[in-house]
Amino acid sequence: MDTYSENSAQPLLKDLVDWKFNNNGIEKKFVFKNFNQALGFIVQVGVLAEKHNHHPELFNVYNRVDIRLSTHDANGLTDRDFDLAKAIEKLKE
Ligand code: H2B
Repeated sequence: MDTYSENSAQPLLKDLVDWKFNNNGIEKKFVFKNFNQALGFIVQVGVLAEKHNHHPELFNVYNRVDIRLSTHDANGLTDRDFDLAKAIEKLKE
């Protein structure tokens, strides 16, 4: 699978608000009102991950959820990461 470099990822990142290239993956920090909202979001992301058979790195502290997407099988950033990022963006109620 083809991997994106920081430069080649830029055109795709233009449509993904606040997602940033870092260390051969893409990352975004989400902030919610409280832990309950953050947890609901994590569960929804988990459902998407299973649907896509592609799994994010998730980090939660109270109302914050940091997501990192990279393709472990390809050792880098691929279209699978962008597809999941777009699906995550569509979740917002
Ligand atoms: N998630 C991520 N982020 N990267 C992968 O390479 C990956 C995955 N591979 N989820 C999938 C599962 C693979 O291990 C299974 C066997 O399809």
